[in-house]
Amino acid sequence: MAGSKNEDIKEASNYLRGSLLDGLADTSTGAISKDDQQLSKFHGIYQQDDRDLRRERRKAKLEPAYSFMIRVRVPGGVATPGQWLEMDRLAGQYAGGALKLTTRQAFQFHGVIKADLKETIAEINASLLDTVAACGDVNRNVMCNPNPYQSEVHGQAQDLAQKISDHLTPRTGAYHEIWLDGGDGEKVKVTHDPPLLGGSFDGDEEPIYGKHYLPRKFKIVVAVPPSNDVDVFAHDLGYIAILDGDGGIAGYNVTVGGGMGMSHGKTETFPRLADQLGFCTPERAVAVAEAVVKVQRDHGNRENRLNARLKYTVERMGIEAFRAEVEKLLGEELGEPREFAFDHNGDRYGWVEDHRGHWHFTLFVENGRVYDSEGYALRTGLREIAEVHRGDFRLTANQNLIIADIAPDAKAEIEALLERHKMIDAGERTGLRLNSMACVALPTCGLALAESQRYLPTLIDELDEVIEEAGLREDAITIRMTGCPNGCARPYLGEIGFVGRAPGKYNIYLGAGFAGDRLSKLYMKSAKSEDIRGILAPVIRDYAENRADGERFGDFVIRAGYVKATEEGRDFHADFIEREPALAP
Ligand code: SRM
Ligand code: SF4
Repeated sequence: MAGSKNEDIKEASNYLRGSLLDGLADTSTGAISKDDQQLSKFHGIYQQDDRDLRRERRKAKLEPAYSFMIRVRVPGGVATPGQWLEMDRLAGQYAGGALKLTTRQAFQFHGVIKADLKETIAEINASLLDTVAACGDVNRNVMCNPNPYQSEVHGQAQDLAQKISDHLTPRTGAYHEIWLDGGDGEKVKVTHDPPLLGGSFDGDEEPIYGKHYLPRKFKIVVAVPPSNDVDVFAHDLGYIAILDGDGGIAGYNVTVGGGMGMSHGKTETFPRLADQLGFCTPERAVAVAEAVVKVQRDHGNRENRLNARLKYTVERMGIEAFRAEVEKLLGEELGEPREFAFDHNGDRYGWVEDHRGHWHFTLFVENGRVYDSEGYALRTGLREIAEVHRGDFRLTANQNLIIADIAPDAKAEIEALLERHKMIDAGERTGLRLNSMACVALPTCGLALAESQRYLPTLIDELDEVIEEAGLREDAITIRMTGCPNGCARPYLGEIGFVGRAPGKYNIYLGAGFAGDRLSKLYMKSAKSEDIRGILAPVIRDYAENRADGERFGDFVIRAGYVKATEEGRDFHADFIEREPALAP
């Protein structure tokens, strides 16, 4: 098949098997072959090396300190206390004592060595979670608004996320053969309810994907207004629940073509917010997902991976032609999108009671990092909670955690544990920090150009001084950082966004919508870390003094002329005004 190298690797892989089994058995290196590194992603596994140790290892003539990142799918971010305890145990045993909650409601382990890979994956599966399709050119973890207290319909939205996940999970036996010795473990669940549209494709092994799978990664989300905490417009495919006013969901507005990734200096790559495709009933929602995936399968760019995401397919085809293709596969027309309103894309912290009188506690987890540090035993505290908790845990798309569904008679016990481990202190943090998010970046991410999760907390310490002086302590302002332009913490949807260009240098973006409904715009190119406070201080002070009643920071910077509004993804790079940093104290 003509296409990028990855297309050849997929074709030759015999449905994702490649030479992974041989590679795992080879004890002469901590790595696997280059082609298998691409295939292992479909199994939820990334080969990495500790970048902090690269120079030292090179000098000592040792191979890089190879290890693997494992991503665990958690549809809708819902995990049982038993699963939490198992993830906690695996983090302690194989991943240096740290568990990562990702921006897409999944768990990640870092630093797992090759010799431990198989056992770790088998143990994850034994907890009835899995890693298949957590990465790779397939549909990944399906996200869902995780706030059960917000409305009675949450269960229905979660049910849809689970159904889509089951429907689109790859069916290849490779995962089972390689990681679960082909038979003893629980099989990964792939169900088709409703049945597949219009027969099979390319044989039956992968009736939805075929042997080339998708041109690129694919991400799906279900959102329940008024909360856009899942950033629906950043996804390839999104469902916005439209309530029927009677405790049910009338259907979903379907959105397509969102995505964040771009490359510095390549203006043909850009973040893009999804368009509304139409409206579907709950009964047709899974079929719509299959149809959209198949249109991308057949029309996505397989020559150039920088242009292969669905957002570029939609740009190229136009939304009307795209819709016509989807409707052809569905055998019916989609309805017109209905009214809805989002009011934020962050999390709401602390205790909330739901319509059944059950309690939910949203806990701030800085950059999703669950580990014990001096003075803050977060991992231990959460383990102790999981040991007594009878509800569930919900990972949020902002890297936080909801201890959910606590019966009234269990609240005091959970509250006491939260207090004992100093987890109830949201009031001590500014609105800026509570709305912050950073991607992993160094030392594990091979694509990082600059620090992110290891740096943002100290940068916020500096900015917090300005925030406190300006009287903005309680004001929610979204601030997001990534170590490169790929956009893993959705920085172009933060009211303040930092994107790494080189060690200690960041592009600063301003002007995104507080509800995740408008992209930001470049304000300052390659700002040095030590200058960032001085660059942003005047803007923050101006906001404190001159904002209109209720005006959000992202809206203010546009009205005040700091940046132009970005109306369309394709205009993301337009209207940048080059300026020298005018540093304020
Ligand atoms: Fe991401 C690649 C981490 C969410 C866009 N992302 C990576 C890799 C795997 C680096 C690599 O390819 O070698 C990073 C691993 C770092 C590490 O050491 O853990 C990585 N991405 C993450 C996570 C862990 C960030 C976090 O701190 O939470 C998130 C895991 C999500 C999950 O559970 O599945 C994560 N990545 C995202 C998001 C946010 C989202 O989906 O809402 C995006 C932007 C949305 C989008 O997809 O457009 C995102 N990641 C990318 C891209 C750019 C894709 C593109 O279209 O250009 C890459 C690079 C690539 O695919 O070539 C990437
Ligand atoms: Fe790595 Fe870049 Fe993603 Fe950050 S945004 S995790 S640096 S790929």
